[in-house]
Amino acid sequence: MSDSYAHTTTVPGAASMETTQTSGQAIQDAAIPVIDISGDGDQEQVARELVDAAVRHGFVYIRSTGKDIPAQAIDDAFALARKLFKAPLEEKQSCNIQKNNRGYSGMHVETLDPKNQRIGDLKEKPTPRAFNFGEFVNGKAQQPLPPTIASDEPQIAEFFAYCHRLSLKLNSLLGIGLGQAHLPSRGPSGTILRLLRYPPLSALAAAAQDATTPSSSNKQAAPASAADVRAGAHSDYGSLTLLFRLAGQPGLEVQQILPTDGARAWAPVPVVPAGTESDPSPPVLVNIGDLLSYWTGGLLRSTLHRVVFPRPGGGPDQQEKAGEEPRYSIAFFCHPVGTFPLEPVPSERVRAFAAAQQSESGGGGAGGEEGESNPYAERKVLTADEHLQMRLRASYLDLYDDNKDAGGQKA
Ligand SMILES: O=C(O)CCC(=O)C(=O)O
Repeated sequence: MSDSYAHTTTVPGAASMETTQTSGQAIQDAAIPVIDISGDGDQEQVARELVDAAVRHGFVYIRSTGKDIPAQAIDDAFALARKLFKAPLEEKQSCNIQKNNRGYSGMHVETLDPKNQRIGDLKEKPTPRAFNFGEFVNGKAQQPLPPTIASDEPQIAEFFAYCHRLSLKLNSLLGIGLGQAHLPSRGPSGTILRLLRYPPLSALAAAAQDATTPSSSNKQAAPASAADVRAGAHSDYGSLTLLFRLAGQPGLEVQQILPTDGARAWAPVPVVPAGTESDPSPPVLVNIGDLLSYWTGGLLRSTLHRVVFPRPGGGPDQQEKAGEEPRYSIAFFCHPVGTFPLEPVPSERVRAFAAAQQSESGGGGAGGEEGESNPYAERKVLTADEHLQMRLRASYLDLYDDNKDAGGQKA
């Protein structure tokens, strides 16, 4: 066995306890391992490290230094996102999101944290911010595309394919790490490539100003401040999410449990973890989604995360200046084939975990890293499609309001 390619490191910022005081709570960077999957050596070692990261953190940085997805393809995808969001509003609205989860997500349409949010996330105001691409068939989108990016269809299809291949590779490594052969299946799935644009603080300040103007009809807008979240606390629906971010555009935070008193705290996730500064692009941040957590009886961890404005006084990756610019990110939400039954993954480790949880809780369901209950392991769904539909209904309240048709969404 060689260890020259299978590198797992913990972000040193976490170990050095670099902290920011916010509301009296000490915040440190999330301790997320970096795993290099670019080597050809002992895949079992890499697979074990990947599963350990998925069990402990639910998040892992995947460093493949351009081998799995060329840095140029990532740069081009971000350039395409800028072009798309600059397109005229009517173009994007003509592709409004549908119940198949494809298309353009308009103002206040998606509420990521339905219990705690009054209105949709800031990424939905004051202008539309998200575009979901579903699967391509023979390089062709199976949904309307805004004319501005119609000629870029081959590029989007290629990026989708890169992401899909990387997801399959990670799935396969997880399978190896769980001691279970990976059984690839083919067919339509809910997999989505999503381009995201979050408005800068200045745009929100203008919206707030508008809201306080007596003649304004925009009474719903909340006052904008750096305390606002850019995207509410949520976990992802699918099996794996690949997240691409831009250096200098921080904001992602994961919920962690403080070892000191067990309290929950939000920990920033640096875009460029230590040791990867010279890579051609930041490592891909990968997280376990609810479906895979469910599928593994809660062994793999689906972790709450959110996006905030950069914190004043944060580390070098947390410059407040970044809040003055729009923030772009790209997420690839990988889902299994829709008809696939989500019976527990036949892995000895999954079985042992489920049995341990069962005896600990007296049959009350699976627990997470710190022994707390994992709701995604307790849900009763049958197939990947049913799992997705359950989550879409909770997130797209307007779209699934049976008294409204999809074309009547706010933008
Ligand atoms: O933009 C980000 O950094 C995170 C995006 C995200 O969590 C999501 O779209 O589910």
